[in-house]
Amino acid sequence: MTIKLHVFPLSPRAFKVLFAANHLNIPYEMVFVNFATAAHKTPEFTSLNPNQRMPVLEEDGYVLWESNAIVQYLAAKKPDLGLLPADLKTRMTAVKWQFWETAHWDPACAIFMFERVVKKIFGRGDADPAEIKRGEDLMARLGPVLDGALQKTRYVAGDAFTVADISLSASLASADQAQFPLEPYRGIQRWITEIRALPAWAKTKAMQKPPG
Ligand SMILES: N[C@@H](CCC(=O)N[C@@H](CS)C(=O)NCC(=O)O)C(=O)O
Repeated sequence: MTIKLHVFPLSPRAFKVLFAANHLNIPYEMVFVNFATAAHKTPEFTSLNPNQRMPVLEEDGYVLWESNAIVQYLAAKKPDLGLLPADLKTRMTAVKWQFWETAHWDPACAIFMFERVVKKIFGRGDADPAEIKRGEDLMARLGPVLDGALQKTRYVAGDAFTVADISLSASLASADQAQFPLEPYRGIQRWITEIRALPAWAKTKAMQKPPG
C-alpha cells in the first residue's frame, strides 16, 4: 500500500511533510483535509488523529501524527539521502532544531500566518495589531537564534541539508504573504533563498491551494 498523507496543503505543517516526501521522491497519495468543511472534525478523521489536526500519515494500517515525526519517518526510509544524519551528534543537533521548531519557531510563525493569511481566506476579519506585536516580539527573540546558527554553517545542523532544514523552512512557505519580519537576518535570507531553489520546494508550492 502506498503512503497516504492527510493534509490541508496551505498549512505550513502540511507543506513540511509534502516537501519532505517530494524531496525524498517517496510516492504517496495526498488526501485533502478540507478545513472549510471541517473534514478534520469527522469521526473518521478523529479516529486517525484524536487531536483533530493534520498532517497525518498512514501506511499499511500504521498511523502517525505530528509533522516532525512524519518528516523523520519519511527520511528514515531513504537513509542514503542523509536527511537523518548517521552520526549521532549531528542527528541529535537536527532533532534539537525540530524540537525548537515545534516549541518556539512554529508558534511564532503561526501568528503571522493566522493574522495575515488564514483570516483573509476564511473571512475572519482584519489582522489584530496586538497579535502582530506579540509575533514581532517573539520573532525578535527567535530570529537571532536561527540566524546565529545559519551565520556559522550552511544548514542548521551543519554542512548538510537535514530534516531540521525541512521543518524550519516549511514555516516560511508563505512568509512573504504573511510578511514575516525577517529582513534583518542575513543568514536566514541566504538559507531560505537556497532552499526555495530546490525542485521539491516548487513542486510543494504548486500543491498549495485555498479550500474550494
Ligand atoms: N504539532 C502539530 C500541529 C498540527 C496542527 O496544529 N495542525 C493544524 C493546522 S496548521 C490543524 O490541523 N488545525 C485544525 C484545528 O485546529 O482545528 C504538528 O506539527 O503536526
